[in-house]
This record gives sequence, C-alpha cells and structure tokens, in this order.
Amino acid sequence: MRRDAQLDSDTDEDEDEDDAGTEIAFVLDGSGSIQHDDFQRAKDFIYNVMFNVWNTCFDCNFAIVQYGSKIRTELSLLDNDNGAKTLQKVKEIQQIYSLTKTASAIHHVLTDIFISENGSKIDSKKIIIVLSDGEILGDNMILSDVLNMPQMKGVTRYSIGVGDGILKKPQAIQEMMDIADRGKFFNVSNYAALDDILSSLQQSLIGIEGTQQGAGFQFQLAEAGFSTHLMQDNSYLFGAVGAYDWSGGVFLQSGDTVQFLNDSNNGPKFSYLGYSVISAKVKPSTTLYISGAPRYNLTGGVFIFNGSEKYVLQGDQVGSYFGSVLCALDIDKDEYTDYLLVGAPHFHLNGEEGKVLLYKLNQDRFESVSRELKADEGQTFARFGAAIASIGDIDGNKFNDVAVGAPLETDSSGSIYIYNGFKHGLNFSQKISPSDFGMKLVHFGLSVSGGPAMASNKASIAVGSQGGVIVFETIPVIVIKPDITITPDVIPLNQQMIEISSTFDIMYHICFKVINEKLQIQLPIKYQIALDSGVNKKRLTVDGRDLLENTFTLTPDVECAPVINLKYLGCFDCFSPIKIKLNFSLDLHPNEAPIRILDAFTPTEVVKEISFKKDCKVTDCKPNITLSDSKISETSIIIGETQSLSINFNLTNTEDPSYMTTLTLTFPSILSQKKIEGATCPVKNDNQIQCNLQHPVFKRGAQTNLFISWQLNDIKSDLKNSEIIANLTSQNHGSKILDSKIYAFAVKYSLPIQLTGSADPSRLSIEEGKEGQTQKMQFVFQFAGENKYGATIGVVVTITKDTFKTGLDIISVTPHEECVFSENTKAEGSYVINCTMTKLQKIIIDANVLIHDVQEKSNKITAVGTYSFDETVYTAKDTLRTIPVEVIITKLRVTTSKGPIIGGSIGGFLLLFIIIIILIKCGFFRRRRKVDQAQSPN
Ligand SMILES: [Ca+2]
Ligand SMILES: [Ca+2]
Repeated sequence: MRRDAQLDSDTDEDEDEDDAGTEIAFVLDGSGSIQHDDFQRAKDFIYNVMFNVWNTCFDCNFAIVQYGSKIRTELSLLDNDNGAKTLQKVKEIQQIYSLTKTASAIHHVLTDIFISENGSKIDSKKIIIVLSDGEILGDNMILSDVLNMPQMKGVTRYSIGVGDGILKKPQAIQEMMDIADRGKFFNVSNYAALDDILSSLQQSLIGIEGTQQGAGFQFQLAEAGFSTHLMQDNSYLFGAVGAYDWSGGVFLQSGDTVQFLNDSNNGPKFSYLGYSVISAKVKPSTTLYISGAPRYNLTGGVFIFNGSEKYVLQGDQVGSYFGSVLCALDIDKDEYTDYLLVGAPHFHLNGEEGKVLLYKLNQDRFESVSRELKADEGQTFARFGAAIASIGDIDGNKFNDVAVGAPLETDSSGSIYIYNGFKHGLNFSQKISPSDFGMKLVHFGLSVSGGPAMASNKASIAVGSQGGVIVFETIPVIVIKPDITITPDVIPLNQQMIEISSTFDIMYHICFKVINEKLQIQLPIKYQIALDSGVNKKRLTVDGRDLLENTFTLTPDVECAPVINLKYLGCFDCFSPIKIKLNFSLDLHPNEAPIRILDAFTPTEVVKEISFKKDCKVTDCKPNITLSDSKISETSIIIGETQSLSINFNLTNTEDPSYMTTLTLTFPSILSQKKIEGATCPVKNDNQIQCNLQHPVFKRGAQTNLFISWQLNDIKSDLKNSEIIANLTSQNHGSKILDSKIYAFAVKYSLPIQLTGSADPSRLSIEEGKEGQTQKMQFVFQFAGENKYGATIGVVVTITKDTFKTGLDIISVTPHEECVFSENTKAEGSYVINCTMTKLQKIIIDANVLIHDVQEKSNKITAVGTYSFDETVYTAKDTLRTIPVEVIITKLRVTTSKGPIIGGSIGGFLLLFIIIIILIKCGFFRRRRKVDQAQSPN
C-alpha cells in the first residue's frame, strides 16, 4: 500500500536519502483487566496511527509487542514491506489476558525488537509507545531497571494511560509518567476516547520525523503547482500543499495577478490544502473555487471559497483522504455545476475500500446528499474514488455521466465504474475491468477523463493505468419501449370453464417504439414470449407450446411484428390473470462491434395480463359461503359400537362468485374416510381430504350439498375428545378463508361385559343336635363378554353373614395375582376381596362355614360382587354392576306335629307284618331259635 502501490503523488520524496528512518514500537497491554471491546479499540488506534503516519512518513517502520501472561511480538520491524498486509496483521491480533508485565514488555522491545537481526537500524530514530490501563502486576522485572538500561539511550518514550482505573490509582499514573519522556504522557478516561489523542500523538510523531522544519521555509517549500486547474476565463488555480507548514494553500492566478485564497496561516498543520483544485460555475457571475485538504483535522476536508467567504466540507473517517479527488458535475448540461463529487479513496471498513461522497448545489452552497458511491461488495482493497471524471453524455439521454476509478480492485488490476446522469441524480450502469477486453493491466482506473473522441464523433473515455492509457469509444444507446396490444384482454364469463369446447383465440401484437430519435438504420430484435408465466397448468398456447421465440427487424418504416394468434384452453384457475411475459434484446452479430446498445435503464422485460371478467358486486369480489348449516351426526362416539360418523354440508353462495372454492377437512386417525357424495375430493390422505366445490367458479346463488362419512378405526388411543376441522377457502385474490368450523365429539370405548355370581352349595343346613360341624363352600363370580380395549376392571366381593352364630373362614381366593383378601376386614363383620384385572378371569372364593345354630327360620351368607372401570374412557351397556349371591342356612329338626307321623307308623307296621310273615314262611325264626339255644349255656 505505501511501498508497493503508492499512487498519490508523494510529498515525501524529498526525504533525506541518508536518513535511517524511524522505528516505532507499540507496547500494548493485553492483560485481563481490559475488556474485549476496549482491546479492539486499542488495536484500531494503533491501526489509525500507522495508517496516517505512513501517509506522510515513508521511512517509518512499526513493531507491536503485546503483553499479558506472556510477552509476544505481534509485529516485527521486518513485517513492514506490504502496507495492506501489515495493517491486516494489526486487525488479527488476539488478546493474551492475565498479568500486567509492563516492565518486561519494554525490556522485550529493547532486547528483541530494536536489534539489527530483527530489522532495526543503528542510526534510526526509535520510539516506544506504551498503551496500558493499570499498574504493573506479576512482573519480576523492575521498571526503573529497564528504563535505565544502556539500550534505552536515545529512545523517545510515550505512554498512554487509559481507563478510570488508572485515573484513580496514583501508583499506576506514576508508572506511566515514569515511562514517558517529559510531556509525552497522555491520559484518557476510556478506550473510546483514544481517537481524541490520535491527532496530537501523530503530530508529535511526524514532528520527530523531520518535516516540521518546512515551517521555517513557508512558501519556499509550498509545493505550489502540486495540483492545477484551468478555468474558462483562462485563470488558473494552483494547489500549494506545503505552504504554512503543510497546512497548505491555494493560489488563484488571473493574468498577472496572483491571489492566495487561504486567508490565514494558522490553519491546522499538515492539512495539505491544495492537494486537489477545481472550480464550479454556479451563476453567470459566481464561480466557486474548491480545494481538497485530505489531512485537514485528520478526516480530510474540502474548502469552498466564494469571494471572501469560505466554508469546509468535512470527511467522516480519519485517514480516509477525503478531498484528495474532486469533480464538479454539470448534470443537465446547462453549463452550471449541480453536484460536487468528493473522493475518499482511503476510506476503510475491512481494508481500503474507498468511496465517493455526493454534494448537491443549493443556493451557492454544496449540501450533503445521503447517497454515497461505492465499489462492489467484497472489493476490500479497491481504492474506489482515486479518480473521478465527468465524461459527457455517453448514453445520449441529455444528462452528463460520470466515471469513477478503483485502481486497486481485483489484485491491483483495477476497474472503472460508470454512472449515468438523470434528472434526479446518478445511477450505476456499467463496470469496466481489463479482463472484459482481455488485457492484463495494473492500476487501471488510476486516472480517467472523457470528452469527444479523436477519430470518430462518438463520445469516448480515456482511462489511465500503470504505463498506459486506454481509450474507449462509446456505442450509441437506443431506447426501445415495446407497445403491446392484446385482444381481447378480458375473458368473458361464458368462457370461464375448465375446458372450453369452441375455439376462442386471443391476438397478441407487439410494436417496438424507438424513443427520442428517428431510426435511420435496420435493427434486428430477438424476442421471446412466455405464455401464462409462472403457472404450471397453462391456460394459453401457441402451436402447442407456451414459449415462443422470434426475430423481427426494426426498420425506419416497420416497427410492428406480425400478429400472433394465441389459443385459449379454458381456465382451471379463472381468477388470477394470465400473464404474458416479453423479453427482447438486439440480435447482434457476435463477431462484429455492436452498432447500437439498448438503454440500461429501460426494461427489456414487459409483462402484460389478460384478466377474467368477474361477476362481482364489489370490486374486491367477496363471496359469502358459510358452514353454519352443516352438522355432525354424532357428538359422542363409542369405538366398538358406533358404526359411522358423518357431516352433512349445505353450502350456498349468497354473494360474489368464489373461485377455486375448496373445503379442507382434517380429521383424527381414529377415523377413516368412507364415503363422499356431492363433490370431488382429489386430495386425500390419512387425515385430510380436500374437496373442490363447483370448480372453477362457485357462482352467486349456487348451492352444493356435500355428505362425507367416516368409519371408526378399531384402535385404542388416549383421545377422550376429538374433532374434525373444516376450512372453506377461495382463491379470490390469493388463498382466502371463507369460513372454518370445528366439529367436536367425545370418544369412548365399548366394554360389553356382564358379571354373574353363584354359590356351591347354594344352601347350607344342619341337623338339630349336630350343630358346630364345619362345612365347605365356594363362591364364584365370572364375567361374560370381552374386554377388547384393555380396560382395567376392579371387582370387589363383600361377604357378610347375618348372625354371629355362623362362623366363616376364607380359605383361598383365586386368581392369586389379581385378588387380595384383607383379613382385617373380618372384624367388622364383613369379608372384602379386591380384584383388579384386565383379563376376564373367574374369581373363586373357597370358605369353611361353621354353623353353631340357626336363629329364627333361617340365616344367610351374602356375597356381593361389584365391578367398576374408568367410565370417562369406557362405556358398558349393562348398568347392573352389583351382583348379590345369597346362601340360606337352615336347621333340620324333629317335629312334634302327629298327622304325618301316625300315617307313617301305620304304613311301617304293615310293612313289618308282611316281612315277618315272609320270614316265618321261610323258617327264619326256627333257625334263629336253634342258634339262640346253641349259644345259650342254659
Ligand atoms: Ca447544470
Ligand atoms: Ca447521459
């Protein structure tokens, strides 16, 4: 940047050849107490110092040492060859953090930076600038030892203390004052304020560099003629940048009179006023003399002299060289200046992009225009604005045009940007780079000027590059505006059908109108017509295609192409207009120089529309179709029982036509779409259907009845409530919702079960006198039906007895896993068995019964089975949930009642008598007597 690409006519070339230069080492505090943003500001400060010092000091070399927990050379004196890369290195410095080893860091400069192995020259002037926010911390070196080292002899030291911290710590201030030579300690309250001391520090540095001696010579070293400008009345302006200790000045020479325009010699030093000079004629009697001072207040300035008055336009960035390039522009060719363009070619964001600022003349004063001209995005090193020229009216639109050079663009090959003038300013139209015309050049765009060409009468532009000038001839611009007629351009209502049966043709007619001139030549035009552009299902065709390409020769007599017949196919979409897009270009021979060129600011694409006639009462065509008459068949469904669910839609359009009316129904996965009557529903998936209602046009007064039914999927889900969502939309002015409705319903699952109970034996009895015997018995409860959806069923069996004279012991309960008998319930006189099951299982309760006695006529044991389940999820048809089983206990006893006993005795005696007769007949008693005799001893 300063060595490899120094473009500006340099003011430093008269430097002492034997001067060993100046070496400036920054000692940058990167300790932990410095915030990240503040560290960035410190880096920016160093960047700006280097950038600005380099603009005046050719032999200044920089080094940077950062210190924190360690000490690191960020930039060595050997790293100064390429200005842009060196500055980039400054931007890339990473903060170290931790300790504040200021003394060690200064020691490092003396022992590692200012040594010949690392590029230091013995005779050079040496400067150390320490930038810190606090007192020394964790440093094993003693500051005074380092400052008194022999190597420190002849080194100028500056220190800059930054931050509130340092202001409050006397120790820190003392250290910074010790470091600095007398009068070279700067002190600011925060890092953002560093820019405030930039100017004073730089001027101190440049002062050391030697040029300050120029002050003594005043005009002897004024460099008058650094820039010149010849005016129409043959008077001259001369810039004298060196005048008054480089504050600079401007001379006006008219005939033999020389006038020094700068009115005093106490302007800021090193402003370089006179770096550029121009004049602006603003009235027949008024000429403004304008001169740039690119280092005025460091940001640069432009001085405008109007007679005895003077005012300054100020640049907006330190070091941007605002005002180094100037251009007065008479945009409307009335010979009076309208705009002032000011180049700031060193303006930097990420590198050295450069920019051009615009000022508009308003009653003899130039006022800032918010717009700035800039190089293309990504051109980090462009130096845009290094040259600016009014190049005449190259496009023939009666407004003068401007070229801006960016000589460092694309690795220093350079380019120029063309801006065309208009009534209200400038518009970019073209960029020209050496690669466009196949040349390898360096710094193309270093200078630029325009005017009548040498050989032809066409306007031309001369562009300077390193070692050469390229002259461009301009091609005359032609402005062509197509005039398109479409007949008819509205589709009538009777043609608004999805497919039309009869022929309906549309005529398309283009005329290419030449604006502002009478054409003298023949000009071939290539054009392309895209039918129903942007739509998939085309509504127009020409010979079966939707794209037509043609060439037409424009002559002084014929400007209209032949009429094209377009075939209308019908309208699936009868609402949105049919767009027909025309693109055109000049059909130029690829190997010949173009004879004319189309105006860059007149569109070469024209879209015309064919609209549909609309039977609408209001201009925005508002239909009115509601879902309010539609009903769902069930508000609650039982999976396993309910057969189907349906919605009946009764839809009437009471207002304007509705185009592409669609009903979208979104339903839950427990439903499957089963039947649709009354519309076609082309879009279907697992949980959505989309029905087309009276496509393409649902006319006013039209009615549609739509019936949609779903079957219930036999699956279990956790849904207790569900819904079907209906959205009714039309495509009038894009998709619009006409109405929407939610059809909610409750969901339950069927549980078709029934509980039965039994006891075995179903009756217990004891004989009188045989009380206290244990008897076994069994209760059984079981379900009929099925538990398809896995309901958890709770069964409670409660056994009670109505007397304490009956003892009861539960021996076993099955199933064991599912049922629990709580022994402790026995004491309360009842026996409770709790079962929880999802599988329907038989509940068997075995018990021992001990009947001590029976009171009254009978006693009983009652077992009551009750079942329950989550009724918010399941529903059973059977409402009887409680099943009682009773076992009656009776006592058998001998009765005192005679009737039956006498009857029974007579029958018994009669039978005995017959048996005895039979026994006598058979000789039983005889034998018996013998036996008795034999057995008896007597
Ligand atoms: Ca003008
Ligand atoms: Ca123009």
